[in-house]
Amino acid sequence: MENCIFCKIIKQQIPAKVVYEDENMLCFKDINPAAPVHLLLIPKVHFDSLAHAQPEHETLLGKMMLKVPQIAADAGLGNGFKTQINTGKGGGQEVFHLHIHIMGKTV
Ligand code: DGP
Repeated sequence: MENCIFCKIIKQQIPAKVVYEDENMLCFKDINPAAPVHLLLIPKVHFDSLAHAQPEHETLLGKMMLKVPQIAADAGLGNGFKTQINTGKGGGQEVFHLHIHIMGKTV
């Protein structure tokens, strides 16, 4: 998507502090952290939100969810973490490219 800030991060058109990447997803530090560790995990394919997910995204979403604990542990959150997916304006979503917030503090 041309004007999507997260698509620009995927294309390395704007910088981000990337902590994990594979062929399906990218994880980077939130620019405005709400916790000592605050990461955003995004799919490389663009869709606006969880409410826009299609049946073809089922495997991708499963892979992302299964990757979260590994990314969290690698970030020092092995003791536990919070995940959050804001969906739609009413759900507090500001960037309309699906993302999973991963938040916590290291012990
Ligand atoms: P949400 O409200 O769920 O749409 O959260 C969007 C998050 O994205 C918010 O916590 C701040 C973060 N964010 C917005 N723009 C950028 C950016 O350019 N770089 C990074 N790393 N994070 C961003």
